[in-house]
Amino acid sequence: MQRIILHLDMDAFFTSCEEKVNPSLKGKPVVVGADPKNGMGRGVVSTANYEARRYGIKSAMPISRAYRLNLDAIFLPVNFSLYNEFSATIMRILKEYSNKFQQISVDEAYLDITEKANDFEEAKKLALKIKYEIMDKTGLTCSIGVASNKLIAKIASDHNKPDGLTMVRQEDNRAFLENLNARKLYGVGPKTEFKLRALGIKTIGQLAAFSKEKLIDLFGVYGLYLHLSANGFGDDFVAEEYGRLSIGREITFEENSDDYRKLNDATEEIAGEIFDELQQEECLYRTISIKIRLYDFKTFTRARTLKHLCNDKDTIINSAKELCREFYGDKIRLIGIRVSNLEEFKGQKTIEEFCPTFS
Ligand code: TTP
Ligand code: MG
Repeated sequence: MQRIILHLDMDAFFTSCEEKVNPSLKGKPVVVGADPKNGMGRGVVSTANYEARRYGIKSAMPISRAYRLNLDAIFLPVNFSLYNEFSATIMRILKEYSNKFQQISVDEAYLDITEKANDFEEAKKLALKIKYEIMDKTGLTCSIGVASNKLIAKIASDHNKPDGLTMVRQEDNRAFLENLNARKLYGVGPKTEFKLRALGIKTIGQLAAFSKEKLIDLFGVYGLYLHLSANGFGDDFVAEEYGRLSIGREITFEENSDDYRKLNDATEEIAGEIFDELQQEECLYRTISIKIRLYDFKTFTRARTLKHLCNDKDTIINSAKELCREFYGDKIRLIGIRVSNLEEFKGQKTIEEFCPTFS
C-alpha cells in the first residue's frame, strides 16, 4: 500500500524563536551560537536567520568567521529552554494529526498521514492546516514535504524554504530527484560526494542511471542504498510514538582546564538546562551519567542509577559532581551530563504523589 509521509522542519528555528520573543530583532541579521561574545567567542554558529545567511553565515561555522562576514550581525547565546518550549508546543500539535509520529530533532518530525488523507489533494489540505495551526499557536513558519517515503519527504521539505510546501507523488519521485545534487541524499557527505564526482556523478539523476553492480562493487551495501535512493525508493515506516529515552547536554571549555571549580560551575549550568527540559517534557529520571573528555580526547563515562525515580535539580548536580570527582586534577576539555531511565510524570504534582515511598 502506498503511504503518505509528511516531513516538517521549522525555518531557521533557533533564530525564529528569538525573533518571536524579541520582535525588535526582525529584519536584522541574527546569529545564535555558543559563546558568541559579540562575535569574538570560540563557539560555533548553531543557526543564522535568513538575513544573516545572505552574507554566507551558516550552521557549524566558527562564530569568529561569521563575525568577519557581517560585523553588524546580532550574536545571541543558545537558549535551549526557550527552543524546547516552542518545540514541545509544535510536537504536541503534530501528534494530534497522527499517532504515527516520529520526532527527529528539536525542530523536525515525520508523520504518517496515510489514514488521515485519501489522496495527495487531501494531504495538501492537511499540510496547510498544520502550517496554519503552528503559525497560529507559535507565530513561527515551517516547511513541509509530502511524499511516498521518508527520504523524499525530507528532501521535499527542504526544497522550498522558508514557509514552503512541496508535494511529490510517487510517480514523480525520479523526476523530482533528477537534477538535485547527490549531496541531498541522506547519508551522502563530502567523502562520498568526492568519490561520486570521480565517477562523473554530480546529480541524483546521474547516480540513478549509473550501473547498480558497479556501485555495489565500489561501496558494498551502501552502494545498493545509493542506487535505490537515487531511484526514489526509501523507507516509509513511521513508528508509533514513543517517549524520550534520555536528555543530555555537553560543554566544551574554551581552554582545557584542571580547575575543579570550573567543572562544578559547568555541572550546575548543564544540570539547570537538563532540569528545564525535564520539566518541559514532564519527565522523571532514574539514571545520571557524566561524560568527561580529556585534553588528549580520551573519553570516560560514569553513571549512577537511583533507587527511585527523581525529579529535582539538586540530585542531578550532586550525583554529577560526585561522579566527576575522580577526574579532579585532570586537564578536561569537555563535560557532558545525561539523565536517562525516564518516565512520564503522568500529571502528578510531586514526587511524593508519584512515588510515596520516596523521602
Ligand atoms: P536545521 O533545521 O538544520 O536548521 P534551521 O531550522 O536553523 O534552518 P532551516 O530553515 O534551514 O531548517 O536545525 C534546527 C536547529 O538545530 C537550528 O535552528 C539550530 C540547531 N543546529 C545546531 O545547533 N547546529 C547545527 O549544526 C545545525 C545544522 C542545527
Ligand atoms: Mg529547521
